[in-house]
Amino acid sequence: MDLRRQQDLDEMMLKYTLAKRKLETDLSILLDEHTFKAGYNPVEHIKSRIKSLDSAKGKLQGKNLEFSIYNIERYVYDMIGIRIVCSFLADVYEVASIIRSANEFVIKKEIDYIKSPKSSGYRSYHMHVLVPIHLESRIEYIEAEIQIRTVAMDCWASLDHKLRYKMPYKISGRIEKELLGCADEMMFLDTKMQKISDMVSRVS
Ligand code: 0O2
Repeated sequence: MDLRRQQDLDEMMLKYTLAKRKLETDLSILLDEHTFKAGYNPVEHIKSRIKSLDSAKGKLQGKNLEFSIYNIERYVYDMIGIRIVCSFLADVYEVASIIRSANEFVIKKEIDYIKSPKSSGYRSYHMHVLVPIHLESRIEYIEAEIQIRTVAMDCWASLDHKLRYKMPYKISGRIEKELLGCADEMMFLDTKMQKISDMVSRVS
């Protein structure tokens, strides 16, 4: 790779690093303030990552696009990924609403894969946000994907991801069906846990 191209890639990755840092800070302030005011923390844990260039390359290949900075910035919407894992179903929507009402970033798109799960059984609430980063002479808006889900949804997605990527070939229809069945059982548990949480709130 020539030096110029390497410098451009480094600059792109720096922007993702800065935007991820800003988003993490803004989210933790918003959520800490909410916890203080509501006296309840809806979040179990938060994870974040920047997609590797290899993984971005794979995503572009899947879309029949060549590996370039232009295509990464334009077509890889989740170079920055933040995952907010919540305790209960209602907490997912509470966290989404906290993010929606914040002034720190622009909401580009929201996808509710809980109300409309993917055919695999995948459930999560996705928000695509544009994070402003203040550079020396300009402000740039960098896209990030926030996935909000319950502990049960996170458990299923992590194991599903592991199984799918572990297989050297496409998984069979029978395994797809088993995984879908597990996702539905997780949803059953989430609904049950939400009911218990509502009962506890009514009593206390
Ligand atoms: P990774 O390794 O988690 O980052 P688009 O981003 O809109 O061009 P895409 O990627 O199909 O197209 O968008 P979609 O369907 O909203 O998926 C975005 C992310 O959601 C995925 O990123 C996964 O993290 C998660 N996801 C979606 N479907 C599934 C699924 O069936 N199983 C699991 N475990 N996760 C899923 P990546 O880049 O695919 O993966």
